[in-house]
Amino acid sequence: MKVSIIGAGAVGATLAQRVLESGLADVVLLDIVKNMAIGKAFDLSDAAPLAGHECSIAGTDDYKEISGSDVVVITAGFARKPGMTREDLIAKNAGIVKGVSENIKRYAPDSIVIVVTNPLDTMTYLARAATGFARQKVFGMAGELDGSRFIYLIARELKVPRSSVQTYMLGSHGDTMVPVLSKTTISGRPVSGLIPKDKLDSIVKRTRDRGAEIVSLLVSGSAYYSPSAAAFKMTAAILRDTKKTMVASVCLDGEYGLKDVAIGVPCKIGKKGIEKIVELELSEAEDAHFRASAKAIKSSIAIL
Ligand code: A3D
Repeated sequence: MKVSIIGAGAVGATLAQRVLESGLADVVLLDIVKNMAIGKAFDLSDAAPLAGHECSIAGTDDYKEISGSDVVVITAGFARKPGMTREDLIAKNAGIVKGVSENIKRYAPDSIVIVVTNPLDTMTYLARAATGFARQKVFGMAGELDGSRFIYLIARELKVPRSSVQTYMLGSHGDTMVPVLSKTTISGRPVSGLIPKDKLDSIVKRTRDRGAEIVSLLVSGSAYYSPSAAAFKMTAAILRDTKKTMVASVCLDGEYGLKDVAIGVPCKIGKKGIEKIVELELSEAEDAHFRASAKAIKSSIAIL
């Protein structure tokens, strides 16, 4: 198996480490800054005997090396600085993602593409258009990360195992993300009966703002351990053909009554990419929130 990661920065290099150390696949790490990608690949290779895997990694700036990839993950682009929204990145990152996508189309036409670059839903829409791939083969990572943040905070509040919390975080990877509280449960019990409303509202807010909270603490750069963990989970679902349901940003074509937008929805992910889009029954308020989120993403796409 072969995974190519475009962008050898914080998210890309940490994802490379996760892929290698799990023994999942060989990795090509490509960055516009060639020597940096080579240096990180050397460092990760030197760790292989210690980490106990036999996978290989190459650093490069040459797209020919991504040919034959099963999965390509796009992490190239600028991250937020304190005070910036993800939308502020459109102008800089659209050109990068378009160029990267055209190279994927040329050199890895049979790959499945996972987008990580922000603003996530808009960049996913752009990558699908620029590759011309089927929508099942190009999708974005965000909802799994936002869901993980939410689960962590709920489990901490209730002092329960994280594995007992189930949730879906739909919509955009931004201010209009949609926590599906009607389907958020702890060992099968609805969260609304376990956490008072004002506390739950503050956990939702903290989840929504968690990326900005981390950006302001890091001063330089944005979160990468949890984003790379979520991108790894999706990559593994493809390569191991798990068909697990996870939230991915995907271009809708009538599902949820929407078209022409990439937005976070639950999907079954397997070796063909998005193998099924799951249409959840949402409460009236959640449905209205989801539609508002789609509207916000569409306005962002219109800027492209
Ligand atoms: P960073 O550590 O700056 O790495 C980005 C890398 O991309 C750098 O090494 C650049 O040299 C490289 N790069 C820039 N332009 C190109 C190009 N044209 N071709 C190849 N490589 C290029 O950032 P990061 O790794 O922290 O974040 C990367 C992107 O992911 C940013 O847009 C973040 O906002 C985004 N991100 C998204 C999430 C989500 O949950 C969706 C989470 C974390 C980061």
